[in-house]
Amino acid sequence: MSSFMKVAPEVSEAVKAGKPVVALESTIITHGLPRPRNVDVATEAEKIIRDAGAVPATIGVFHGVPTVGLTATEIEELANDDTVGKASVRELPIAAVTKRNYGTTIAATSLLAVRAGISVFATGGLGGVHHGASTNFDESADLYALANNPIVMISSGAKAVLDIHATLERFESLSIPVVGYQTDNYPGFYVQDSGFKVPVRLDSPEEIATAFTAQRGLGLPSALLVGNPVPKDEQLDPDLLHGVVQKAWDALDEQGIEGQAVTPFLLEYIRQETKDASLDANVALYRNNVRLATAVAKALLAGAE
Ligand code: PSU
Ligand code: MN
Repeated sequence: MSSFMKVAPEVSEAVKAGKPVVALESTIITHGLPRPRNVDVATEAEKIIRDAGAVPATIGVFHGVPTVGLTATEIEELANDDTVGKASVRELPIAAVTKRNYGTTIAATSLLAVRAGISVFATGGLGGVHHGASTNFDESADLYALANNPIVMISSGAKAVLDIHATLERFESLSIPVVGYQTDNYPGFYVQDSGFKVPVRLDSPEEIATAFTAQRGLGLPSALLVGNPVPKDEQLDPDLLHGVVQKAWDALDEQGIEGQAVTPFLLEYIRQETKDASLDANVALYRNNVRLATAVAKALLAGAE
């Protein structure tokens, strides 16, 4: 392992011993959820994984060092740091100079997880093609990281603020397999259905493990995207979401927000407009994804025996 990143001993030992490990991102902690709920959710996610007999690896940049397996104290510092950055892949080398704390996006987290030998990653919603990308070129670096890092990625679809049709087209162009977990619909992040279909439906952690084992065996470079819908009784009201996304896009244009600030702005706007209902849905879907990821990590290892 290079000296440019740090892997917690518990994580590297688990990987070496063939124990199940689940990677978690930290932008959800630093930019996605408000305080103090961010620490609670991060702590609960790790507990869900441990209680099911696996090892959690929360990933972020701590004092400039990309770290796989942040300690509870490190997570707390990131969560409460007013100057914390958002690190996608291209910020990782810069952190060696700034020595700052950063939450890592799905892109940066999946790269670090794969470098550490981890096979499964749970998150909330993926980055993808932004609304208006045909003129503003705003596509998340998540797309390219997903094309280049072989990991099972459990999410509830792409973030609801994105151009979902264009995002699904990009997944296809980049040869990234996309499956629905117990559904034929591509999940819509805060809601069960994005309005688009998935090409394939898989119904158990074992099927997901089989597909990923074949994918790895063939040497495919990409992630396997598993769309796991938010439980129906915990989804955001789909009619409410539709109107609020439109308003969020208008506010974005009006305020001239660009670059890395776009996704956090849109999600925070929706949280305020829905009086925290979107936040509740976000937490619920995340929990559900952490559970499935743990089951997949175990199934992958059972299949390898
Ligand atoms: N949740 C948020 N804000 C974010 C993200 C999640 O509230 O910024 C992160 C995710 O980690 C995802 C990234 O990987 O946003 C995509 O951002 P961008 O569109 O800038 O690539
Ligand atoms: Mn962007």
